Amino acid sequence: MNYETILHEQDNGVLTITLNRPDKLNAGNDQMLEELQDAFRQAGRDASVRALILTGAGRGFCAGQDLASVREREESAEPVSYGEHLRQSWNRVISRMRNLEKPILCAVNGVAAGAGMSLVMACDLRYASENASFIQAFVNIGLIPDSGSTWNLPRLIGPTRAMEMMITGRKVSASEALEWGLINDIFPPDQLIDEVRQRAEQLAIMPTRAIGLLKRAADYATNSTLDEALEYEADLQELAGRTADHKEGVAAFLEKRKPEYRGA
Ligand code: T3D
Repeated sequence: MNYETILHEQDNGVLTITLNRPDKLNAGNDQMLEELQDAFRQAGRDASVRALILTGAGRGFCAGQDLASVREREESAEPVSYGEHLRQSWNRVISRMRNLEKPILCAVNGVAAGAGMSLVMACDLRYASENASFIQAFVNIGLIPDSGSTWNLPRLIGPTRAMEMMITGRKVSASEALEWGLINDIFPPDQLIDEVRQRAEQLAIMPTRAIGLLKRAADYATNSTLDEALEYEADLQELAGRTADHKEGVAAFLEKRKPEYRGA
């Protein structure tokens, strides 16, 4: 697929996906959401990709659903329903991100609003520039939080703060987001992408299969009993224990040398 609304660049095992509709603060139209789905699908199949970065071009990260295309959709002869649109677009992107067994790091370069904030929360590690901000913008236009926001936000920052953000639709600064545990760290704007790239390159030489499996286990555990989580950990450890990278990790430890992981 030729991408027109996202940029796609790979270096040292790290695939950087840049949302690229800067004039619209990278709001997602159907084309961008299809391209994102495809990019995450391909990243899952490509063994040379061992970590991903998601960021935005220009001054915004992502302003959520493109509202001009919502109006076009509503005015068309055969409007697609909101529910069906979500199922076909944002929901698929979010599922692909969570099911991708590779670490996804977010470099939030500016405002992340509505489903744009949902994209941030679907990443595994979240870094932001000092001038980034986060808005549960849905209520401001009479919609409910979607694309996983109702699921992720209370889990990340607790139900009290999540409900406040969702009900008020107010803008939360990067420093507040850091204090609340929504993001992992903040950097000056001109250092953000380099800082995130360094961290992604470090992850790209780690045991990729183990990272993928721990992502699965951690997501499963958020909705399971302790006994279920124990059982699932045992199942997935069975898989991790059979990887070449596990054998390499043990050998390197015993031989007192640095491990060389191949991601398999
Ligand atoms: O079925 C479904 O698809 C439902 C799915 C819903 C998922 C959702 O995400 S709903 C929430 C949608 N997003 C919003 O409601 C946010 C709308 N944007 C804003 O509130 C503001 O733009 C921001 C607070 C994010 C940033 O404000 P500011 O002052 O920094 O920038 P701005 O001037 O408002 O925006 C700059 C340009 O981007 C402007 O275009 P222009 O006038 O220069 O040509 C603006 O129209 C455009 N833009 C910003 N957000 C969107 C957008 N264009 C289309 N859709 C947007 N969401």
